Amino acid sequence: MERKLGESLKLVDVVIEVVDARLPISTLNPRLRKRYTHRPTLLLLNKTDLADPEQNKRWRECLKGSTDGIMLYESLRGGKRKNLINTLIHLGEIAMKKREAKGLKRRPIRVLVVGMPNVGKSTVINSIVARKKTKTGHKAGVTRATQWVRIHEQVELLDTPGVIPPSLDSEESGALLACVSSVGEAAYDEEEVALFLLNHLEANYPGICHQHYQLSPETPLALLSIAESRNYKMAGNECDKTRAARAVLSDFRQGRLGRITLEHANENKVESEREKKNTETNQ
Ligand SMILES: Nc1nc2c(ncn2[C@@H]2O[C@H](COP(=O)(O)OP(=O)(O)O)[C@@H](O)[C@H]2O)c(=O)[nH]1
Ligand SMILES: [Mg+2]
Repeated sequence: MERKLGESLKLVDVVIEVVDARLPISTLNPRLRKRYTHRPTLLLLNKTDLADPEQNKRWRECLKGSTDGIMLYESLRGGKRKNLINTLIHLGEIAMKKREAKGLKRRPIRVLVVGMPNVGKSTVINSIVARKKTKTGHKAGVTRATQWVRIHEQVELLDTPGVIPPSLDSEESGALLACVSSVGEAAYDEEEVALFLLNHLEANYPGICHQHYQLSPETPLALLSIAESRNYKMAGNECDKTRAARAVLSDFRQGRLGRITLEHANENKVESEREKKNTETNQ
């Protein structure tokens, strides 16, 4: 998978890095980034329709200094195609100038979409290509022969995205990535992740879970209380915690709990990202 990404990177002038706007730091992989820092990179904060609108704006402000271009995006709805293509042309100009300086002819700029699993790479490609070409889905991607798609007279897009393996540096980012399905279902325990999510939501959006699951304010936020409130029962009338865990994860993922950002924009985090990026660029 990594070798494939490396091979694809060699072919392109501009990289679109897709991250999940609900988890902009954990879905961005700074260590892999150094491989394409010498290529202009457009950072797409995707799934902004599911994320906290206030946080979307803050993240755009906070991250714009650490990338060549940045856009808030909702690939399912599309609508920003023209804007995106213009940005690509602008970023590609750097590569074209380099070619001309070497005495080479101009050609359409070549673009690759990269990102961690499930951030919406295939959906982004579809939104740009404007015709359904790439298979999308909840599970890991489908391998096909590499192919260029002309999306503008000056722009060609590789129709197969580059997959960045999720980085499970800490338990926390592993759990956060599981919440947005960037790590596969086999890799985690549903009840543990759902409980982690409930606590995380309570800390960042106090009260929203109590409200959604119709729990009185005194009721502890737990899978058991949710199973009880929803009347999820197993044989023997025991509360079904697994079903409650699945409901919590699916409610969050489908946006039924509201527009939520799991990692809030905060200057310290952004500063450390910038430092990492600088160290990489200097290597
Ligand atoms: N709500 C919402 N869902 C999205 C968006 N982009 C992708 N998705 C959904 O996220 C899931 C993963 O998308 P996919 O393109 O297969 O991700 P990939 O693994 O990175 O290629 C699919 O269920 C998509 O419908 C978006 O902007 N908004
Ligand atoms: Mg895909």
